[in-house]
Amino acid sequence: MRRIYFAGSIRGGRADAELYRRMIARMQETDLVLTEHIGNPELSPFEQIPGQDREIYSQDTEWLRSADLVIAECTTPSLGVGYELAYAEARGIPCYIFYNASRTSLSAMLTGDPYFNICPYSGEEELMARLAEILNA
Ligand code: 6IA
Repeated sequence: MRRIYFAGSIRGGRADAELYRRMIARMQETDLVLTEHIGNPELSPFEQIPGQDREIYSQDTEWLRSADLVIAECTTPSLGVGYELAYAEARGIPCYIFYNASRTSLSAMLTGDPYFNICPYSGEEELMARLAEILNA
């Protein structure tokens, strides 16, 4: 079973949390998703517990190093997701970046980097069809 690191915005904003949840459910039909919590609509992004951010960084970078591929949903911009994509690229892990082109213009630092597989979509049906192609490859 492949290990997928799904990346989506947390402190960057939770407007797309339900979409993340549906993408994760689709990926879990065929693969292991290391970051199921990203789709949890209850997750409270601004909670501050001393030392917790260091633990999150340490756990997430460990999961990233162990991942077979990274799938990111980037419609809601997130510094953390941008960092994770650069971290994965530096380690040669394949990265697929989804964004809704009718809602946002993706950063040129992603669209301009030939390493990344960029997947613009205009609706959820198109997103899910592309996701299925990637998972079936
Ligand atoms: O800058 P952002 O927070 O939007 O970054 C989101 C990305 O960083 C996600 O793809 C996650 O993999 C990672 N990340 C950020 N916060 C967390 C977290 N705790 N747990 C796991 N991964 C995270 C969030 C709750 C905490 C704020 C109390």
